[in-house]
Amino acid sequence: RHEPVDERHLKHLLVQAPAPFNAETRAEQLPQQHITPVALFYVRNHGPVPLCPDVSQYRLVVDMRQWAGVQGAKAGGDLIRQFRLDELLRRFRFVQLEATLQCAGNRRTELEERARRVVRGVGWQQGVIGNAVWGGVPLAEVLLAALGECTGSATDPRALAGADDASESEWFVEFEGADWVPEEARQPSTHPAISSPGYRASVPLRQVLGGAGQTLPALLATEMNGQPLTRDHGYPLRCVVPGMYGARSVKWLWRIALRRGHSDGFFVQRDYKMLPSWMDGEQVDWNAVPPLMETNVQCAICVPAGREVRLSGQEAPALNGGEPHGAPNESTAGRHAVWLPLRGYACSGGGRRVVLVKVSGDGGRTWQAARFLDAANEEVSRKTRTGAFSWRLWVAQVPVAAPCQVVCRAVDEAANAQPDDVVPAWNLRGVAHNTTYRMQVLPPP
Ligand code: MTE
Ligand code: MO
Repeated sequence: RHEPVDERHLKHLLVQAPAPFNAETRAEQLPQQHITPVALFYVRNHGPVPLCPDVSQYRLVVDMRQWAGVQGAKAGGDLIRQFRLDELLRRFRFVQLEATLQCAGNRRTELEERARRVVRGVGWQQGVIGNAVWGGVPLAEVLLAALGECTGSATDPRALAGADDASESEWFVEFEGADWVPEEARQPSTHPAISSPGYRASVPLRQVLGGAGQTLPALLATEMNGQPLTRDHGYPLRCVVPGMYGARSVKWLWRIALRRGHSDGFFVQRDYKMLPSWMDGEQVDWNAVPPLMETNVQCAICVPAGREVRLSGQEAPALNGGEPHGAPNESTAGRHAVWLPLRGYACSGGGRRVVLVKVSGDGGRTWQAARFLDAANEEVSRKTRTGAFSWRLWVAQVPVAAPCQVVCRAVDEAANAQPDDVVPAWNLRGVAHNTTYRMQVLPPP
């Protein structure tokens, strides 16, 4: 059941960096299915992909030393608890959760081009995103069990999350991946050093533990779309923190630690932050902003895929307003308007669902609603408990009189809408780019 699958479907992916391997889904493939097949799912690696040749040797370490130091441990309680993979799967509920994973660098190239200002990072189009059914055990249940064994009293999640703790710095869960970790540090007999060099991320304990204000049903996942994780996606175990940027869903997870304040790891403190637009290479204050957590509201056109599209001349003329979606309007009336079919995705963060996608064929002067495609996937959503963390695919037909600009904008249930202005959205690392997606439409040759 847990053999590593070591295939890379290079013909399906757009490789943006060969080593470490980074590849995105071709845009036109993205909105073809509600669940992104593993073979098409983007891969984002910051280092070499570790190998786990013998899963019986694998241990997940839960480090509660800092917690015990503050909250008190019972005599003889395990401050560092280790779980074998089969123990995790036997002892805890196996659940499936459908969730979209999006890299914070999604649409980075577009930001750079439109702002005409260089950003630092792997160049990505709109394909560093995918929607999968993750299978695994609830992180909250594993943490509660480990803490219970350590302190002897871990039953009230809210108390554990420090909700009634008067001190200032809250508790975080730090995850660490086995990439970059020296071989000896991975041996189950070796206790982890706090300063170990694996890829690290942290999320607020209150958001993943349950109880009041709980929003994110985070998983320790062994499966993706019903199959064991592939090496590229974190075999044998990764965490999936739905509603947050992909950077927080640590792959090849080997250590979890409870700590006060965010991780001091590089990818928390010196990366994956949306710096203010006035901070460039010369003067960067990484402490000016907190690490990115929940994703913002996002949508992109994927079909047609290019950011500049030339009409073929075969498009159907848009002569009257008989269509429910996309009546020709003042700006196209009298000009040679044709229907342009569009397809794309939309999503938001923190379990907020996208409620509206609007499209415009005239650069944003007039708008119409796109149609969501999720009806056909209702069964998937029921079975997997939630749609709140999933993207919504959509289609639209807009009347266009080329040359013109097609725009799309998503709105989520908290009324967050994508911004237009790319100048203040620019940031040195080109992360969290969510300005309205724009596509130039040119007349037939
Ligand atoms: N976990 C480890 N250990 N190492 C990494 O480089 N990359 C992160 C995250 N988890 C990363 C990691 C980033 S930035 C993203 S966007 C997601 O994994 C990508 O997950 P995927 O490659 O399975 O699509
Ligand atoms: Mo990422």
